[in-house]
Amino acid sequence: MAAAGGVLVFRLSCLFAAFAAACPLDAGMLFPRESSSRERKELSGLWSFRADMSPSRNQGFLGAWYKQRLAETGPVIDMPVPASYNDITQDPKLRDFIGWVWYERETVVPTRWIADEGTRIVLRVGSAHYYSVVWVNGVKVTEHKGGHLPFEAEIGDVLRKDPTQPCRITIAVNNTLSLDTLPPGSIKHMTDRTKYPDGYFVQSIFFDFFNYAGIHRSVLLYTTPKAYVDDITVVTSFLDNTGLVQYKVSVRGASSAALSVTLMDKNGRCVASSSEPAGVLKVIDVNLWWPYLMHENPGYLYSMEVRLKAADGKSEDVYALPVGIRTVSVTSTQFLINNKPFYFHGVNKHEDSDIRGKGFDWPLVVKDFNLLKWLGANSFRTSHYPYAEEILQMCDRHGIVVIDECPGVGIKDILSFGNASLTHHLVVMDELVRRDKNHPSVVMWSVANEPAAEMPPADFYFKTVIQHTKALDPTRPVTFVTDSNYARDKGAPYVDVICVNSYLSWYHDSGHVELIALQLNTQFENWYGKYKKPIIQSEYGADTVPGLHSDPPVMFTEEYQNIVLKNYHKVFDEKRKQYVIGELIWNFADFMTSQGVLRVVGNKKGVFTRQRQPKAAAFILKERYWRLANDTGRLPPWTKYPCSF
Ligand code: GCB
Repeated sequence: MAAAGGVLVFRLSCLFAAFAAACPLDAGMLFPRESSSRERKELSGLWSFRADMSPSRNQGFLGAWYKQRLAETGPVIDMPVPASYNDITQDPKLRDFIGWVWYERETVVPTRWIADEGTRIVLRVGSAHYYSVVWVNGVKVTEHKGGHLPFEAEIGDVLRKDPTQPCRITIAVNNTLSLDTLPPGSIKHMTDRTKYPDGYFVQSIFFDFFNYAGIHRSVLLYTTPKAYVDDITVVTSFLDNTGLVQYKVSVRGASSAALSVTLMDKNGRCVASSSEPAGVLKVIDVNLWWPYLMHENPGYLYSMEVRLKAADGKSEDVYALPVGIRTVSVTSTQFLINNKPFYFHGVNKHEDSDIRGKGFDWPLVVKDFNLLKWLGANSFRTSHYPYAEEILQMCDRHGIVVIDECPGVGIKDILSFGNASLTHHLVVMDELVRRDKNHPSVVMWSVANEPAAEMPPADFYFKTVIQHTKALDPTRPVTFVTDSNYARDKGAPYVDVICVNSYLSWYHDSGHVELIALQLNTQFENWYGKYKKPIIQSEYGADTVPGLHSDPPVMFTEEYQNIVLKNYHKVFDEKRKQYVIGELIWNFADFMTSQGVLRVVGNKKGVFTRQRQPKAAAFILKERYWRLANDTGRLPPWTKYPCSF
């Protein structure tokens, strides 16, 4: 990272080489898009399902359930995909199930896909939590460790072995977390036979959201020609009014191939082109990508169309990547987008809703974006794991800025700082950066949330993860999110932005809102005094049961949430003139957690309920965010506060 006069500038040129070279994964993970050379077949809908309730949870493997239709080895139920399985039935054993569950779906693949040996057929799983093994017609095609990120397998060879068979896809998914998974967890076997029956065990987790499991994002088949565009990396910048798009295209399946790269504006007009696999496209009179409420035309996207003609001239592959041209940089007091100060006024979210759990759901996604815009929020953090690619695409289009967090949440046990954990954490960062590197909305990587960073191995661990992430992508700042315990600052020397969570007047000095100003001021002065880096208040809030009222305010009422927010806001308004560069409320909406004495049917710190209805605090936040947008952004006249919503 180049430091010039205290300014960290994320330079384009030489850094790009590192970006492309550092990722050790052996293939790209482009979002599957339809084109004239690529078809998609969605496999969302009803799948057959069985949880392996055997004491060892291993019956499915012993009985090779993947070898025949699932219904032939035992009873099955309908299970929607995508969705968590936990809340779909009335069975408490399934809600709290730990172990292997089995999904199966039969589909018919178009004859032309099979007949044409020049067609690659790829099976892609958007995400499944946590460990997955996949078979097609009884043949194992892949396995993957980790939820929240996609994985795929080429299945053409298996299907072509016997084209008369339908395509039977079996996916076994295990949600067991151990001390070296991300997030970590552990299984506790209860041995006191006076209290627990034989074989009784529970999963302990160290994070505050329900460990929803199953196939959470869509499963689909897509095709490409044999010679295909495997990956594209873009890094953008601008000089005066000329946009610069540095790109690299990786090709597979052809030793020589002709490429054409065309950048098109919103109206489909070509603004730059090239026939090289790597280079810089220059865009005269560039339309920069701007965040929502920072510009009258936010989220401007070009389309980079890559055409690949195989040497035999027979097949062509076409892939179109949306490209937003913008820069990101950090000084000791500011976060700059396109060289202009950007103030994060946003939220933390969860992928969470009634019935679906963490299952992807378009109506929910669109509703949430409408609520974000209503609120005047310009940003969110993907607490505490990567969100669906479709959500990031919405952020690109609407100009919502994203802090992209990996599932490094709940790293609390000393054994979770060992080699196996670290190695896996690095692979997860590889997969995350590979998937999300081209999204203009993603402006920062977050490598962890509130680890027990006071433990001795934490310094080496986080230094390694942060430096690895910077090597993967030198164009974006990196953070790790700490709690208000100042002893846990091990990652801080290596990050670019300090993100601090604190729950003043909640988890300590409960009820004493009069202490917030003093304690928050101390928090900021301590962090800034020591590290001289810009700070985001990455979480703050109070649990609130909608409809509970009290004046003077007491905890859990809507009035209490309001007064906590107002006290924080007064300090933010002072410090944002200095080095505080953002505030993200905990949380956008109520969400489900494990049961416990601190949680009344989930975490209630949402400013919206789980059903997305506003609590009183949503109106406080809305008024504030629109006022902030007016102060810090460049709003067109028709959006001036008070807004017309
Ligand atoms: C935190 C965690 C978040 C919790 C929140 C809370 O610090 O980062 O995952 O949900 O506090 O409400 O306790």
